[in-house]
Amino acid sequence: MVNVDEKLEPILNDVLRRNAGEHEFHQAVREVLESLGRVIAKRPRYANNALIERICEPERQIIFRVPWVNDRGQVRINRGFRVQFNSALGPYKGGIRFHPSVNVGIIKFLGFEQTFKNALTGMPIGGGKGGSDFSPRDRSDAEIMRFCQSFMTELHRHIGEYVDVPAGDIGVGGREIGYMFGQYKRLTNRYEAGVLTGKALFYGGSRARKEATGYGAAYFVRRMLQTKGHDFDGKKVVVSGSGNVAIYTMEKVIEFGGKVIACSDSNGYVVDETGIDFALVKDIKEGRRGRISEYAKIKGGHARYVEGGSIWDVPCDVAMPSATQNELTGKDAKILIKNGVMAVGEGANMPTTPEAVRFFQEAGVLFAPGKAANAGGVATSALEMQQNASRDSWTFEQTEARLAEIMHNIHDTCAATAEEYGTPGDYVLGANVAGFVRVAEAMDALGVI
Ligand code: NDP
Ligand code: 2IT
Repeated sequence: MVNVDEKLEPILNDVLRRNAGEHEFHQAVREVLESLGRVIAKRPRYANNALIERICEPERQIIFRVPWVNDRGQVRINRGFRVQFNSALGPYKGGIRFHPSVNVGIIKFLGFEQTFKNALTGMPIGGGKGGSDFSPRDRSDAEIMRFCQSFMTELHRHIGEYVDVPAGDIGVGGREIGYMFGQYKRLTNRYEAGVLTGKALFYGGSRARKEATGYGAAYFVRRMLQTKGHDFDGKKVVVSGSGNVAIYTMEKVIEFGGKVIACSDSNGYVVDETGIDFALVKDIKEGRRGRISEYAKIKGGHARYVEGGSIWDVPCDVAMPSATQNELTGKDAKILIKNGVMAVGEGANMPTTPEAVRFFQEAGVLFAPGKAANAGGVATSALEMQQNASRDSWTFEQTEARLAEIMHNIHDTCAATAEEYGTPGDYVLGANVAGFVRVAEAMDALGVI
């Protein structure tokens, strides 16, 4: 098992003590610090000037009340967050999550991961994340609009195209971005298109942004498979979740010749051995905001729905967890390995527990960490900012070509870094170290701030 270098142990202990109870944040920091021992052994100056301590401390954390009125006229209160983690490389950049499980520790883990992910893209963006413990499930369109307006009424003071640029995440898609952009525009009296990304095409969005995270994950995993002489061709693939990331992962994997046989939501999973009909999933989820159980009802016969349970019980060659953090446990990993999985690519942020990652790596399973494999979404957000800044609009093909190039670069950078540090094929180390070095170099150049 990897341990944190003794020089870094006091830093980790401080993070644990000063952020008590924030388990997901502890997990994310520990994983990065486990990779950094070798960096400071090779380049000791990275341990100077409390650089690593500073990287683990968000630059700014904003927590605010979000009052709103439901359709029955009752006043409801939620908590809003924006954690502006690191702006050494550019304005803070990262999504907004609406889910009842959201708390400051979850937003901090996401903001911390985002900092290194954004660095890996090579684009000029810092790291941040936000959200609320609001549950959008079963809320009317009017309630969603009122909530988004109230959320933005506070958030607008803290963001801007040169300051902090939010986007979507769990529970926040094109509809919510539209309501938030409308409120920002009204409050500031500015048509500042570059303040949010993930906008619809007709008011400043980028082609391929909606598809980008899933497509990017498929590009990354295909390149990783190719290093071992494989491809998606004919491979059985299981994709968890059925939201934005999962849907477009399925589409691209199918286009690459893979056979997606299962997907899920928080209630259960569907298995379709003839191959998941991704257009139907898209219609159920994007079109009707329905449940994945409807898939089996509509398809009948060859599709089956399993309420509860673990989607990782379904035997596959490639697993792409694309729902939420810690959804793939050590127990799941053992089953996947027993069933012959050859590659795992994280579409979600930190969906694989540390124990499961260790099992995969020990078993020689190719493992692509989220901060590398799912970076296509934020990279295309940066392309959206670029288009907004130049008042331009690119074609789908042009945008997807840039995305593919960025994903291949991230893959190759992670692989080369792992090789340089003596652990070829360790994409976790490669991503952590390559992302860290870029942020650290910029922080060092900017002085103690
Ligand atoms: P969506 O809200 O579109 O979809 C989330 C999916 O995951 C749904 O199927 C949802 O099921 C399921 N899910 C969410 N929470 C849980 C839970 N606690 N337990 C089980 N299932 C759950 O979100 P996205 O697709 O945008 O995000 C998925 C993951 O990808 C997240 O980890 C996110 O941080 C990450 N990500 C997203 C990017 C983006 O551009 N959107 C970019 C990079 C990473 P249900 O509908 O039942 O809740
Ligand atoms: O986790 C992520 O990278 C996102 N939710 C996308 C962030 C963005 O700014 O596009």
